[in-house]
Amino acid sequence: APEGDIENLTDGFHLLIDALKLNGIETIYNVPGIPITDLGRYAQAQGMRVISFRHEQHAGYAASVAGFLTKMPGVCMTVSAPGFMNGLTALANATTNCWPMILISGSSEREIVDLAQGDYEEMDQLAMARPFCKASYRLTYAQDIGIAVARAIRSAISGRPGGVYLDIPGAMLGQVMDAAEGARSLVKVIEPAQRQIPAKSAIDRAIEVMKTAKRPLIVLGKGAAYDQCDDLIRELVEKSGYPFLPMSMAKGLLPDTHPQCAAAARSMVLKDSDVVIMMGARINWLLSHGKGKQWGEPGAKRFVQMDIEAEEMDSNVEIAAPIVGDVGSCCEALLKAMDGAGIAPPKEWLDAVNSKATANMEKMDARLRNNNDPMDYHGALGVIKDAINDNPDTILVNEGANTLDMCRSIVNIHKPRHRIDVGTWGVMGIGLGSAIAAAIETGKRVLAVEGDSAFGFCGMEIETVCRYNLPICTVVFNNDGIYRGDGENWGGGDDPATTVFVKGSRYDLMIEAFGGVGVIARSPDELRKAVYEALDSGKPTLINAIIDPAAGKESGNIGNLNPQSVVAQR
Ligand code: OXT
Ligand code: ADP
Ligand code: MG
Repeated sequence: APEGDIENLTDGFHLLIDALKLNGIETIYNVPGIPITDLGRYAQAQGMRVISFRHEQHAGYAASVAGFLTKMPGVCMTVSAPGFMNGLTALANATTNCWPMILISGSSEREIVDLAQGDYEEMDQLAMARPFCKASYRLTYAQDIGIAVARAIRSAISGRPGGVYLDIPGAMLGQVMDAAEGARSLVKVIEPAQRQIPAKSAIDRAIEVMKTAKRPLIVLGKGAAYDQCDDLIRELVEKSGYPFLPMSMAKGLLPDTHPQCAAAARSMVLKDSDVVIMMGARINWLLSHGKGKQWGEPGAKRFVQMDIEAEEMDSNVEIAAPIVGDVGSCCEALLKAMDGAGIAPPKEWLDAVNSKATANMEKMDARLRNNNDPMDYHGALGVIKDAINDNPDTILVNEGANTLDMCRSIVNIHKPRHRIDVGTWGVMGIGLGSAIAAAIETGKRVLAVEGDSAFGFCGMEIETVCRYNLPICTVVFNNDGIYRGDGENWGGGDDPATTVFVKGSRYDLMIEAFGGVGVIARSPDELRKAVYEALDSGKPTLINAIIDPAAGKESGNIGNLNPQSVVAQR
């Protein structure tokens, strides 16, 4: 375009926004600053939803959870070096969880960075990002924005989803080109996450294994939840009559109250089952790698595994019948092949599982109806359980150690993708980013149940919640510390490990600083009133739930993962 003919020009800023919008990306989770401040402004002016956070890690967690909930990459945008690094944790977490996310970071001038001449926020971000994501791309010319965004989107959601990094040098944003030419340079990504139909041989093999099963089990993982093929999964589970065990974020795919749900008989089904069908769940640390006494007799188990990632098969144990494909297509093919295959629902086994689960649930139920003073986890979580039962559309976010483990088993989830938690890494600090993304992406109410330590990793985002007036009720389980608040310490002196926080901390006052509703709850009755009010009103609320400092266990349910010192025990 001739010089001065601004009418017919476009630039890097606008091409990037156009490229995202063309591909259906409507939301950016970001923290502004040089060189992306104006990019956020222009994006908003062009009709995008730009949600500004206080710290990039939480914007990043929000983007990754948006990816999990929508099957489209969530986009996080940050400034250079420090902002980029803050976002990188979330990008790595997204990749670890197999969630699609794109981290777009501004960067400094290439020629200065490459000569290490000390530019403003200088860092070779492209190289830094590479080990933490599926793919890492850098733009040098505005004319390549179309293809770069297309590549980033396809990389993030095709095959096994994951994180992608897109590096945008500040100077590139200002580059101009002819507007018509710019429009032509954009690329619409055609069906980036195509159905992956499993091979017939794989289905036949799985059927043969299923025919031999006397005590079968289905394990549902968050890959199955991600796939959004809820009806097919339900059909397969019900047609087979197999008990199913939901991993934490697969809870709700079928309701936890379903008669085939084996969550409350976890130890039993892992140990006694003979055939296990894994659906979008890795046999990783969360399942003791498929080995050990938890799994019964070594070698007695035969696994069928559905996964979109072929390389996942045999990662820890032999897979007797690997089925590579998306969960939906695998279910569909298996359902067809089951017709006339003589696979009968294992009635006796299901009854046995059921009676174990029922007994465990009854025991649990009795513990929930307590009015102990000080309030314990069970008393408090009994209230949360009722609140979700009465408001099953609410999305539950959950982190902490005891707060996490007990909430997972106590609180029933009734709908798919209605529980978001610490994921594969067990990372603290996902709570508020996840809650914000859940509220923004679904428009639903969110209940975030947070350990007081967990909340500390992301607590400042309570201002973001208030600023956008989101219907999020955060309940801080305040037991005065990490795991416990009574300073249990066999090392002597103050406990540096389980850190006793300031006693009687008033987390409820924090939200009042930003105009939200703060409540203190010392008993299940007080908690009930506060939670129901918050869910009714939809107002940003923080409930400071005072929990007995002695009620928790070190590391919650996973204390066995702590290494032991022989020397210290002399
Ligand atoms: O069958 P059995 O008899 O075995 O019984 C099981 C079920 O059948 C039964 N069950 C039921 N019974 C009755 N009714 C129902 N409905 C029911 N449902 C189940 O209950 C038992 C247990 O069932 P579950 O839970 O399914 O089974 P289990 O054995 O626990 O499963 C194993 C696992 C591994 C799958 C499960 O435990 C799991 O998913 N665990 C995830 C654990 C995790 O990720 N934890 C978070 C990390 S801990 C630690 O790392 C923390 N840090 C360090 C740190 C981290 N993480 N990140 C960063 C960035 N920096 C540092 C920190 C700082 S936690 C933490 C803070 C903690 O303090 P907080 O204040 O936040 O929290 P508090 O602890 O509350 O103080
Ligand atoms: P969980 O923690 O719930 O056990 P994991 O995160 O360990 O679940 O496992 C999720 C698995 O799901 C990953 O191996 C991933 O490759 C797989 N996956 C992701 N999306 C799909 C999909 N659409 N179809 C099939 N498998 C998928
Ligand atoms: Mg705590």
